[in-house]
Amino acid sequence: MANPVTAAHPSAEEHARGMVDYFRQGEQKARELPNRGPIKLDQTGALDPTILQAYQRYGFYVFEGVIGADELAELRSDVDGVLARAPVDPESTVDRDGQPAFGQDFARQPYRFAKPLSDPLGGTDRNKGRHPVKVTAPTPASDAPSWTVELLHGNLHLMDSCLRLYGHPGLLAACASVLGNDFVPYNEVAFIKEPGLGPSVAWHQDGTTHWDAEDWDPDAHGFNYMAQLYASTPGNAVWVLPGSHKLGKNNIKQLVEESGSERIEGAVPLVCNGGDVIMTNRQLTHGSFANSSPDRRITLNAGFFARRRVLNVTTELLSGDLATFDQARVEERSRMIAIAIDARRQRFPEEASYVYRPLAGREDENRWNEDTRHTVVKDYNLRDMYI
Ligand SMILES: O=C(O)CCC(=O)C(=O)O
Repeated sequence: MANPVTAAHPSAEEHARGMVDYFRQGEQKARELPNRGPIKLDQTGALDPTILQAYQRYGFYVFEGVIGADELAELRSDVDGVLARAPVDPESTVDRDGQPAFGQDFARQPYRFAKPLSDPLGGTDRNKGRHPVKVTAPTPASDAPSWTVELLHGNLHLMDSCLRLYGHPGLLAACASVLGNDFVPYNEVAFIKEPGLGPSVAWHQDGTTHWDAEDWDPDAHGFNYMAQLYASTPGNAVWVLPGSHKLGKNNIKQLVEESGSERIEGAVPLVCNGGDVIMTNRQLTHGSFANSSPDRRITLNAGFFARRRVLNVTTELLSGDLATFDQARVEERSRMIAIAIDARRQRFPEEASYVYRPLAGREDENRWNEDTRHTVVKDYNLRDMYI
């Protein structure tokens, strides 16, 4: 394909125009793949084998219509509330109304900022250098703010609706079918891609621990659920290279060189509707372009690992610090699943709850109430696990 975006910093409109062909072709390819539809479980609660096979083959599956209208409205409203009370810039402690910004009592700052339409990661050594190639950073409009919130960290203590979604029985059952009944959590973050502002996330693969393990396999670094609160379009979506999760460490530099540009050939956008949830293998080569489109994307990520890939594993975190995930750490962090199931049961009592086997029988100590909000849920993300 020709390289229609040649300027290093095109205007947002030039950037959007230059991507039109790539976007159209990618979307067509994505919609031709047999990997989307509702969650289907058999009588034992296992994921329909056709779905499992499609996920294993392509590395992602779009679960359609997971989030109903009321729940979607609650999620959108909670995210809007948290964004409305963000500090006005990374150094500030007040929001746009001059009031104390939200979230200052959390141990870990909930907001991550970026320059509008920038590429903060590509070609840098950040995140252990796993984003080797810089992607185009269009010039934002002259009235764009200096900073945009690109990420929220710790969805489950920031927003009750996110905790309830985390306890979704169909999503947890599908997770168990891929990673085993004793699956464990990773982290929960929200990617914010405002139109004309959202920065890119340069091409990368997510895991950094098990690539050279003798028993490495396509699920070695788990997957992320990506719950979409609005339509995910070619312009704002995460793009993935289908099947790349099975090939070990991909040579992203070479893929870009061979494609003649950052528009990697064969990649497809994770297009879907608001309310859909995509299971996305973390080993896929994936990334998102600067959002020069007119459409907002808000994605709630919730990641999971197979227990054996985490328990008693020592690894270097993206920060460079070393961590070991012993039994106590794994168990305490996994309580978030049990508490989320109870939070969901209280909001949707007519739904059959998922039973999380590792904590079965311990429901009473994992109730969702004002006590556990403070003793377990608040600052739970200090115990996030990473491989
Ligand atoms: O949502 C995005 O734009 C990027 C997501 C991503 O790279 C990830 O979840 O690892």
